[in-house]
Amino acid sequence: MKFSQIYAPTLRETPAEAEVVSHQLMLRAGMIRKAAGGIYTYLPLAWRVLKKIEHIVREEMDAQGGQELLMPIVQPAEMWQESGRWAVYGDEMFRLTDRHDRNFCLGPTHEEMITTLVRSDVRSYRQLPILLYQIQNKYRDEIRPRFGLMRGREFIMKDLYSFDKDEDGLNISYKKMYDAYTNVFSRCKLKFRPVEADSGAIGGSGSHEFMVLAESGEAEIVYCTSCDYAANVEKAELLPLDEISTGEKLPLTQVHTPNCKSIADVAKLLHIDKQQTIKSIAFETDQGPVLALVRGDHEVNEIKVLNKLNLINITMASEKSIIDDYQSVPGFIGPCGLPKKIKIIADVNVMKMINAAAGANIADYHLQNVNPGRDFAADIIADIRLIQENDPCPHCAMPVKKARGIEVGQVFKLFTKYSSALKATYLDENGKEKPMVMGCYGIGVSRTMAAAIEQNYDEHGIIWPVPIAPYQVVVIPVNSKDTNQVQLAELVCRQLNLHGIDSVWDDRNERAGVKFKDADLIGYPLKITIGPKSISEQTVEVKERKTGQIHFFSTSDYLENIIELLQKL
Ligand code: 9G3
Repeated sequence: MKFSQIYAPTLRETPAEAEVVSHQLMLRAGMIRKAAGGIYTYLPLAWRVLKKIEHIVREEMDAQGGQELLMPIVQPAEMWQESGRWAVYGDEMFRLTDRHDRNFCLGPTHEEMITTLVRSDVRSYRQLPILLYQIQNKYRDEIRPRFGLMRGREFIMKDLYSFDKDEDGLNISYKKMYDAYTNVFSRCKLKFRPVEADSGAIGGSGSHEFMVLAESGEAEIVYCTSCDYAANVEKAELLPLDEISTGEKLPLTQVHTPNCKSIADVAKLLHIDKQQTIKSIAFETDQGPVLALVRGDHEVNEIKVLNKLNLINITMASEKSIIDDYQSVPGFIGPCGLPKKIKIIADVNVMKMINAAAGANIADYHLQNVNPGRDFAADIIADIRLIQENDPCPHCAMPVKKARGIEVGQVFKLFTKYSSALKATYLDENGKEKPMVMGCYGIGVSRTMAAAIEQNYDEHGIIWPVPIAPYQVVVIPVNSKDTNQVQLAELVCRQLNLHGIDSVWDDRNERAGVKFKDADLIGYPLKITIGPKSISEQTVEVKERKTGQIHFFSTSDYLENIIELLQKL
């Protein structure tokens, strides 16, 4: 392939609107262009990468018995009403009406559609298990689409759904997909980690996320330094800590703490450690006001609060709510003497504190010698704190470390959430009607492309892993006026392609520097330079994009050497 024939309009400057590296580099490398906020055209180079990722995904899904189908993007409202989710996802759903005023949405996901399909065709346990998948555009009207392909409003997802007779079957399907995902991201040559995840609003218990490790990742994960435990921080459970205070419970006293609105201020004024204070965080939820308590040196994990209380939504309480609902004062909120309607959820470690300091619900005052149980009652006591670096691993108690990642895949056990709601049942061996036991499994295909860049780039551009590179090799004649060089470049490129190595040669009438710059920007794993010595000494220079390492191969055996190099890269 000639470079001049590829529609890859590279840019010299970094577009100002691009906040993250993958977005900047895909725009600069002529891979994507914006059509609307969070909606992009994939130009030929990006489309090649996507097709390579999809190919790997298809092979791994098929290897586990997955069957590919294609469902409509446009979905009728009825099936979403039946599952109860039409009302749950407000503005995030792209909604439309047809000429008869019938309601539809652009598919944000396909649990409803697939469950409706399978329920009408599957009757007997003999037809199970079934694993169906598709690779297709999905639509979510994010409030603030950003980070290029990392959080688009239209994106490519592979979604697979498993239907089993029972939980044992689900566990087998889940394991198949977990293994398939491990293979997919390994084959893409990405550094990744499967982590325990919160299964969230979707319900059910088991879930893992596949995280591509990258500094720029939105997700925070923890992993154990000793065992193989790894989890999203949202999910990470915690062992209760040792009691930190002992001694006699002293009488409650009120202290004047002017301008002390933070835990640090209060601890300093009272000459105590942060861990002797109680941090009170006020929330507004669909079940009314909820006050969450953690030790002063800890943070609240909102997801845990949401799950422990079975909430649908949770937000920080407004100042107005703190005054009106909590009858308190922003900055001085505490658990003692609150109105009855305030639900208190306390972290397990709070309940073990003795003579703690907490807000007094009066401007410029705190309470000292607060003793949980004696001075306030918690409605719920649970593990609600956020894991921190060096906290004990919930499996082996050794210290955990933190890392950042980009979620590129997630596997969920759905159990019967959708099959019950949508009545997808089968007849078991005894002729008894039972709901199918489901799982769902997603890979963000377009996000995987972006994540690969977030993990693999330098100041000159992208550094593609070989298996997903748009082309593995670029061949550059140094002097575009030298017909010998030009002809050799074309020949080398042709030979590589004949041997299954996707290659381009840069046929443009440009200075060598321009061609080298574009090559680095686009990120081909190997660059072959054809210069004067290639003609006089019959050697080609091969440079590895990742390490900068240079090899000289004879024109007689360069092919074998390049095949070998690409395999080890
Ligand atoms: C919606 C909207 C947004 C959504 C959903 C539904 C996320 C929704 C969760 C999933 C779970 C799995 C199949 C593949 C694996 C992941 N955002 N989720 O259900 F209506 Cl607007 O999509 N789906």
